Amino acid sequence: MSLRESDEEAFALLQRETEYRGQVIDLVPSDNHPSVSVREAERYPLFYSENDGRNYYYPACETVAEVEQLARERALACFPGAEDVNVKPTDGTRANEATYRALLKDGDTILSLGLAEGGHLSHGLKWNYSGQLYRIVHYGLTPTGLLDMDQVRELALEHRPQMIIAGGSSCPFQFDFEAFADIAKECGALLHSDISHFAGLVVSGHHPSPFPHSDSVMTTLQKTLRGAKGAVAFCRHAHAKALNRAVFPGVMAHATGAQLLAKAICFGEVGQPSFKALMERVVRNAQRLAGALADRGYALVSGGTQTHLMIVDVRSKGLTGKDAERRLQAGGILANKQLIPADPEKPTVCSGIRLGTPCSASRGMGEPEMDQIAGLIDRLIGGEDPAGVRAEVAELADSFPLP
Ligand code: DSN
Repeated sequence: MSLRESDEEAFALLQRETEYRGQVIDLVPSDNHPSVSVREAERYPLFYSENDGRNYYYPACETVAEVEQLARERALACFPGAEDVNVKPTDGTRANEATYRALLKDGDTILSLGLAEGGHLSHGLKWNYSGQLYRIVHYGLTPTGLLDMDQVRELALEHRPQMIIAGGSSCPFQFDFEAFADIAKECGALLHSDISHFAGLVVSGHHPSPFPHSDSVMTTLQKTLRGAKGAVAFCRHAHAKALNRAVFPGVMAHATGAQLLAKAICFGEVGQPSFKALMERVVRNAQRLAGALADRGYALVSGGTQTHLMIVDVRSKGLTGKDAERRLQAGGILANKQLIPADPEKPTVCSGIRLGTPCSASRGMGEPEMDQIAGLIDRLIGGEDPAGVRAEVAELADSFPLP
């Protein structure tokens, strides 16, 4: 019996969301549209396993074990210089947690990028486990919105952290992992790199690689890598045993076979030449969109973008990030409110919005569409009646069907 026949209520919600996603233009940088093969993988009846890589705690795990090994081999092949990987984590926050537990003791010091400057909740927010178990020191940005490596070094030498985290969730700038590794070495810290957002750009050569400079690296799969929801945690051979134990049974019980299969398929696709072309489009589109917004008088944190995303300070348009997010959504464009450096607003209000190009590039949109989208954004933020703009957005979205 199909879902439509067996559960009308659930089917209606699924139908509504699928139709909605087809009619809007999603510029949330952490979103993406996975390929049909990745989505299909999650439907297969592969059961779950509890294992530490050697011991399996359920019967009939042979196929799931092969799937997991395939995902591991493909993940390592995508990132030259990577030594070992655990492909079980269900999400990035969990993968970071396992890495910290493997490499740190409670009370150790972590030096990471501040949240308003582009860091992530799991890099030390006081309401997250990371901010509660570890002593957190944050580095920030220069007045021009780029990473302040002098400050990273000064803070590292002053606080002598056990771990430095390079990476973040809202970074229009790039990370020089070699420079981070030099500082980590100088102060005796481990270097952990969180490349969740720009992992796809690392694979395609549009962003420096954290390998072999990092002691551990984490990425989620559902962002630029265009996989299904999930994460993987890389580490040096020397840390593999501790990391595997920290993942299972440390922070997770089972790993689902279907999710592992989706990860293997994702890394298989990422290894194809067509993925590089897709990342080229993501980056070129981001630069074009940033340029088109700057031409319309918008102030961009970091002055533009070197990645797949940009942060627009909307105060010059007399709006908060929350207002701008709402106006855009009313017109069918999705972008999330975002803190900007030294933001005077609360995280629920914000002074900026964050825009990225992975979803639109996966739908096949290119630079001409970015010019068009910049115009639509400007009209919505400028206060034009969203109904008219919404029709234009739907027409554009309709020309680029969801994969
Ligand atoms: N939710 C992700 C993002 O939007 O960047 C991070 O967890």
